[in-house]
Amino acid sequence: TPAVLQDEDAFSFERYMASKAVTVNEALDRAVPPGQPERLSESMRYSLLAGGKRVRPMLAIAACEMVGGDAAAASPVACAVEMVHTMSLIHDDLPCMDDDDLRRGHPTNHVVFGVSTALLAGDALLALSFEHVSRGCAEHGVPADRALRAVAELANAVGASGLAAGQVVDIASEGADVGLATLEYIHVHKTARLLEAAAVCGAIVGGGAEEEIEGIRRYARYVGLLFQVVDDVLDVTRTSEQLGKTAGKDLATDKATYPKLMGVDGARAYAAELVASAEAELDRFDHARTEPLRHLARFIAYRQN
Ligand code: GRG
Repeated sequence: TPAVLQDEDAFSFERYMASKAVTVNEALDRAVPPGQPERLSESMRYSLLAGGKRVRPMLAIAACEMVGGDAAAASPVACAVEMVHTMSLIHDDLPCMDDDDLRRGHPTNHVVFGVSTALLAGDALLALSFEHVSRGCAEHGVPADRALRAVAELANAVGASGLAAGQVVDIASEGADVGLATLEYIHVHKTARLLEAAAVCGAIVGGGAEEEIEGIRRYARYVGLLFQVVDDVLDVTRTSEQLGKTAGKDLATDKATYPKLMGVDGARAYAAELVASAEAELDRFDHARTEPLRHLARFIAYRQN
């Protein structure tokens, strides 16, 4: 699959990502050890440790480091956002939602463990995410006011102002003639809000100043939308090139996408605009410190899957 946009300078950043992903995967493995009831912990571990790009933890860690915090202080929020993300994927795949059999190339959680266990594994991961932030921040010496603020930020991203809102509007819009405003609402809530919370929580625990935290919030909102615009364009390019499962399903359900509403070239132009706006938000920071977040935005823009 060809990339949506081309990046000349992505290689070293991929190494940076890979090394952070190893750290995050080890921390997630420790955070959810095999335990009792075995079926529940297996189901939680099955989805949490099933791969995935770990973009949200990376955002948390990079934002923390950019405001001068220690990467270790961001580990609890980095793991927590990935737990929330995993919960949302498990629930999204359930028969009462998208009813998907495959996720990241493997059978979905409910196909392997059954619907009730999958539902409960999602619930348990969501609860654990907040426990993990509360305990982990204390263990890493993160001041309690910062930890409390991160918990509120994360909760806001999950509930009726975030994921749940986006999902309910998405489901209600199925089969409807959805315009750009509704499409944007769905993606801002389903996708961008958690990416935003990841970066903002990283900046909070890292001790960022108020205007730094808000700059990072705006950066992450652009990145969150960018993520979805690129996803939609990739679905179309996959359609014409390999008639893949995702694209086939996308066409079959006739759901609104950016290329459908603004054309492939329009969507590409919008993606380029979003990556530029995201990078512009980083200009207020010391340039050397912005490299990881700059490259993360480009990585999302130029990714091929
Ligand atoms: C239960 C409170 C509660 C909320 C859940 C199910 C639901 C409500 C929301 C659905 C959210 C959802 C599935 C959004 C899609 C997000 C998205 C872009 C997923 C793909 O993310 P990647 O590409 O995936 O980062 P990997 O596999 O790399 O982790």
